[in-house]
Amino acid sequence: MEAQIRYSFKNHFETKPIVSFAPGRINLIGEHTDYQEGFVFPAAVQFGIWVGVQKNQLPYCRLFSLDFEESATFDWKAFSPKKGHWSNYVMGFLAQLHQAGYKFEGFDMVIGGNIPVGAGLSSSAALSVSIGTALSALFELNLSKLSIVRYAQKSEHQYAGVNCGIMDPYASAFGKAETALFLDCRKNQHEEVKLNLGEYCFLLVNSNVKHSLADTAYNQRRAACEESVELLKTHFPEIKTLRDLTISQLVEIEKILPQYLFPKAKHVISECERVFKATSVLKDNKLAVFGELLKKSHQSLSQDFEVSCPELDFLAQKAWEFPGVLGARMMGGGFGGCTINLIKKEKITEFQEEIGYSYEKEFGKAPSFIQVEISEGARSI
Ligand code: GAF
Repeated sequence: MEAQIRYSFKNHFETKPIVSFAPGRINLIGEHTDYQEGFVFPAAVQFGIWVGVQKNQLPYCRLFSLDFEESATFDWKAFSPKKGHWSNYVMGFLAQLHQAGYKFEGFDMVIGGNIPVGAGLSSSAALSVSIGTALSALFELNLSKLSIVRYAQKSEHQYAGVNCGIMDPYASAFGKAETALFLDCRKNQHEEVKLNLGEYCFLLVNSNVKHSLADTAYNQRRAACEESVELLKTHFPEIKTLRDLTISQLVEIEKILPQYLFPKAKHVISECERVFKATSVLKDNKLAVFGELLKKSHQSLSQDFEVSCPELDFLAQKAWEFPGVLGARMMGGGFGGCTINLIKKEKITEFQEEIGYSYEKEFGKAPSFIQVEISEGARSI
C-alpha cells in the first residue's frame, strides 16, 4: 500500500510525498467505559491507513482517496464539513490545528488503507491519527502522540458527529507489537502488557452487518451514563464519572437510578472491574479465566447496556459452545461489526466451517474471519 500511495501521489500531483501509517485496533475487553474515564485493554493490528502528503503552494488542499477513487478540494483557510464525506477527517484535523494556533498552508494528500470495511477495527481513528502524523511531519509541528490522539478524538466529535472516547486513536497511536495496552482513560496513561498466548490466538468473526442506529445509539448510551452520574452525585458528591463507583456501592443505592439507567451504569462499573481482572489474569497466562471474563463482558453489553444485536449474540453463543474457544464477545461500539474470539490455533478451520455454516443458515449471509496480528502503532515511514 505504501508503494501505491507513492505511485498515486506522483501521478496526481507530480511531487514526492511524506508518508505515514496508523493502524486499526482491536479491544480485548473494556467496552463503553472510555468515555466514563474508565479502563480499556486495546491493541493495534496489522491493518491500517497510509497517508501521503506534500506542500503545494496553493490556496487550497487537493485530496485523493484510493479507496473511493475520488478527489476532493477545499480552501484551507475557510472550510466546513460535508456531511458523511471522507474529506471531513482531513478538515476535522485541520480545524483542531487551527484552533490550537498552529500554522499550515496548502497541501496535497493521498489516502489509502487495507482495514476490512465495517469490521469495527476503527478505520476512522486510524485515518485521523495517520493524517495527524503526516501533517505533524510535513509542517514540522512536533505534535506529541497524545496531542494527535486528542485532536483525532475532537475531530471525530465535531466533524463526524460521534461523541467517541479516547480508546481508538490512543491504541492506533501508542500500539506495540505483541502487546496490549491497559489504558486508564482518566490519566490517559497506559501499561504495556506483553501477550503470550501460546497455542491460542485472537480471531475476529465479522457479522457483516451494521445496524443503522449505531451512531445515534452510541451517543444516547453516553448521554445515559452522564445522566446517571448526575443522579448518583446526590448520594456520592465526590464522584466525577461511573469509574469512581464500585458495584456494591451502586447496589446499595439502587433506588436512586430509574430502571432505564440502572443496568447501563451497572455495565460500565462492572466492565471496569472486569478489565482489571482480565489484565491481571492475562499477565499470569490464565487464559481460561480471561476467556470467562470475555463471556461476562458480552452478557453485560447485550443484556445491561443493550448494544448487541441478534447476529452478534448468535456468534458469541456459538463460540462459547465450541470446544477450543476459551471466550468470545462483541467488540467495539456494537450493533454489528465483529466478535473477538480467543481460540486454539489448530481449531480455527473447524470453527470457521461450523460457525460459517450455522450463521449463514440463520441470517442468510456469510460471516468473514480475520486473524489479527498485534502490531506497532502510528509512524512516519
Ligand atoms: C467506539 C468508540 F469510538 C470508542 O471510543 C469506544 O467507546 C467503543 O466504541 C466502545 O468501547 O469504538
